[in-house]
Amino acid sequence: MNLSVSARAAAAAAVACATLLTTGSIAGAAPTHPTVTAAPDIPVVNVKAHLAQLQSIATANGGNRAHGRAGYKASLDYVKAKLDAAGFTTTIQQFSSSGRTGYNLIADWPGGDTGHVVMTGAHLDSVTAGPGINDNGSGSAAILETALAVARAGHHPAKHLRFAWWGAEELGMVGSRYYVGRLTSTERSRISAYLNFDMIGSPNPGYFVYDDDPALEKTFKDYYAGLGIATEPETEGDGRSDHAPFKNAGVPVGGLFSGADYVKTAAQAAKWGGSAGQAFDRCYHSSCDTTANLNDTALDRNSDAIAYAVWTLSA
Ligand code: DTR
Ligand code: CA
Ligand code: ZN
Ligand code: ZN
Repeated sequence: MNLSVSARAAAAAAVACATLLTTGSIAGAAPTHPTVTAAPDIPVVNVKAHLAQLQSIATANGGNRAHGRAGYKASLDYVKAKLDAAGFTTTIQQFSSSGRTGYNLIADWPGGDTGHVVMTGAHLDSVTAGPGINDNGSGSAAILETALAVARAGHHPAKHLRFAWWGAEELGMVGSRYYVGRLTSTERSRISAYLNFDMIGSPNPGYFVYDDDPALEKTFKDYYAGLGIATEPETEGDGRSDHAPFKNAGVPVGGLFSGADYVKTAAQAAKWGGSAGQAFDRCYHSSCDTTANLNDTALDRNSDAIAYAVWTLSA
């Protein structure tokens, strides 16, 4: 997708022009025929290494990675550099919100039928109160490692793969709304699924699956059934994360969630472990949302579930 700075964009002074930096590489050059492989295990140590980098970035930039602050742009630069080196075609989409400049990062894996795009996204911004490692470094790091696993495997599925890291979700899904709002109807119709991952490593985790689209919900439920884990429908988030603009535009959406400030019930603790009567993430939107605010098992399982869904849905 190439949005160039244009008179139209300049005229949209209310928001900002879409200034893009697109980087590509022949490393990801697609073969002539799709590859058929099983989804790989996503090494949780790799996901945690990305989270350690995001923590360092926040620590070096006033303690956060919030929209319009240095920590957000440094986070974006980190993710982009990894993807460029792996052969993705990356595009930065610039917008403004609350008087500050924001950025989305879009990464296309060369090849696949661009008439059928499987899109995977997470918001990269934190709140100003803290480093946002679970919310939402966890989703950002997991989809980054999934994208890198595609490259490592030299995987070229039948459908086109696109990954996205959104800016300014915490201000009201501003970045994802900006992206969806600028899709033509044809571009919108070509997105066969949008998968959203916002908080997937909560320290007192739940295993929630978005129930917006039955087929996408089944994909994730099947994965967890294979682990013997009974999931629950994600019911608190309607409209509360970056899948909402896609759903409102008629795109099938799915995703995973490990819980925020709601309290885990006794029945849920009996099923999933952890502490009943305590929040799924007691550091939600707080300064303690650091690399110590994670459950590695949930992060690992959800990262593997993301890879399973990306491979399965793009075959
Ligand atoms: N709005 C998200 C956190 C959040 C709360 N409920 C849900 C449900 C599904 C996804 C995310 C969320 C945030 O604070 O970023
Ligand atoms: Ca794993
Ligand atoms: Zn949040
Ligand atoms: Zn979030």
